[in-house]
Amino acid sequence: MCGIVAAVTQRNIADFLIDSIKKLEYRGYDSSGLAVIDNKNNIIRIRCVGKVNELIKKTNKKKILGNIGVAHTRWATHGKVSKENTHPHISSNIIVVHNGIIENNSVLRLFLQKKGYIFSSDTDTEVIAHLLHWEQNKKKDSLKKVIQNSIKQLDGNYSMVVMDKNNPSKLIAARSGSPLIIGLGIEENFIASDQIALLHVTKRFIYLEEGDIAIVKKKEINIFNKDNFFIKRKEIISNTEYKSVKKGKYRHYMEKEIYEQPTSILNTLKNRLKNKNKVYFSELALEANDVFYNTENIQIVACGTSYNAAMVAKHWFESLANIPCDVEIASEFSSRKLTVRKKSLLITLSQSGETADTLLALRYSKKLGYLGNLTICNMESSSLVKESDFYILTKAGLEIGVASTKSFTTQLTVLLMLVAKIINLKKENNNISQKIVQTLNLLPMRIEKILKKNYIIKSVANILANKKNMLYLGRGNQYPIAMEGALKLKEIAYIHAEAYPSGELKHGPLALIDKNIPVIMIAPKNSLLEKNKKNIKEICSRGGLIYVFSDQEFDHEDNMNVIKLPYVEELIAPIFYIIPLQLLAYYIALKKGKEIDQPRHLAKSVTVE
Ligand code: HGA
Repeated sequence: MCGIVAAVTQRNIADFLIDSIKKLEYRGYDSSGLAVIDNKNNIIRIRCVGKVNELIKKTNKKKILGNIGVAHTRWATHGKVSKENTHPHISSNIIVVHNGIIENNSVLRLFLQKKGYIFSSDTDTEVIAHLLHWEQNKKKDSLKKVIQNSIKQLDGNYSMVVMDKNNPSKLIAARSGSPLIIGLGIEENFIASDQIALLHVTKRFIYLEEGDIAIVKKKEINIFNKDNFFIKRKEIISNTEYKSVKKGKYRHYMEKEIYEQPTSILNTLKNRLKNKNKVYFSELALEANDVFYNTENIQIVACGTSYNAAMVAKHWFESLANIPCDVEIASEFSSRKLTVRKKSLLITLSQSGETADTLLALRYSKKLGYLGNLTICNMESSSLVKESDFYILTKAGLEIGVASTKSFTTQLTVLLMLVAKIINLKKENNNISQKIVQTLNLLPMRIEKILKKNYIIKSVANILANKKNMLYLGRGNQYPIAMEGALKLKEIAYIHAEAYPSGELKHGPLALIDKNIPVIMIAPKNSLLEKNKKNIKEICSRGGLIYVFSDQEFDHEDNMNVIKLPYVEELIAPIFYIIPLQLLAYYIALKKGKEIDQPRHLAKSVTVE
């Protein structure tokens, strides 16, 4: 969350900043701003509430000549959405953009106010700016030393870029918490929260590590680690294509990402399914085999959509591999005293690999005696990958829509492959792993087929778009799919939706049933179908309105609508059935004219607790 861009360039800095910060809008879009030290050594700052387009309009009206600058797109944590609270924050000659939360900001604010500093915002970031200024004027140290002295006083996380009007040849980046990347140019260098922002100017990147401080000049970059040792970090050439960041023929990134799922699943499976029943992950260290072999329990920790994927995996681990599996929301996991089951493997799931709650849960778990930990994530350069014993990549490709789609289905694909791998290692039932491998090979084609049914889902969406509340029901491994479907609807269509296990309806929520609360039920052919049919009758006999997503025929009931879907193998049915629910949420949000890629109050890559 929050996007940072900065650069010392040969080219026009203002054009670069607005082009790049626009690409980070998925990280926050409450307000945005930029600051440039121009050729006459003036600080030019422009800030706007609202989307980055407002900043672009305002910046384009001005003629800014300069070669060093910073920009920021905000997801507010401290201080309401207002121009005053928008970054960059300035204290005299010091200019700061920041991603994170300074937990002791109130104490520092009081201290600085006593020293005579006048605050113009309610943010924790302005505290950093004044603290840097205070430290700089106390001892007249170098800016690097000033930053090192100041960050010792900060609690919380503080990835930031600092610029000094009195020394306008360099930027200083400090990473502790959320990612910062340096893009390498020819006699110009760039900094950003994500490589997406820089792909239009370079493919060469250096990922800063926790505690690093980088001094970035046009022709020189010097990095110091947390112990203040000069350090050389590896240069990486990105293989992400700039064109994959574009929407192409689609109206929204979310729409593009829904339709990309057959390809992203194919990429996730590619070169990983060997022989009839073998699964191979090239990035997985060999020692993982021993850990998996010895694993008797699994604990998965995740948030949001990843949590729903983990809930499906729980069913798979228990029913297919006979391994007990617990799933917990990451922020809950790390805020209580835990009892770890014996020989337990910890798995973290996250699209970005930077989800602060999940990262904290991983760090907490290291004190608790797990057999080992594995992260399943979409970003190889992420903190979760760096800090985990083992990792597996989901290979979903860039996901820009804030509401996750292809990261969910590729996570499920990896999780099912992992189940097969663990079964193989334990040699418990090779027939099952063989079946998993065979069925996974069919998955991209099954998803292609269901995407072709988009017109049916669209017609249902048009009917449901004016509803205020909806219930989603599913049983067994389809209950988490109901949860994910309801989450999608809340996120992008702002319709209140709750998911329940179908059998739980009679224990309370049945009281809500009337024709104004549509019920979406996922009821494919499986051993639970007959039970679901009874629930359908219970709803219909109370005048409820129900939409059943299934590959089956049903006896007709009043107010019952069956959305007939193509056949799918039971093993992969959860991955298949989320597709119509993603489309349903998308088309409802489209009909309602909502900001689908940037839903209100949300942002992607949740780097704050
Ligand atoms: N705390 C700062 C930055 C917010 C942030 O990093 N969000 O993800 C603010 O509120 O402006």
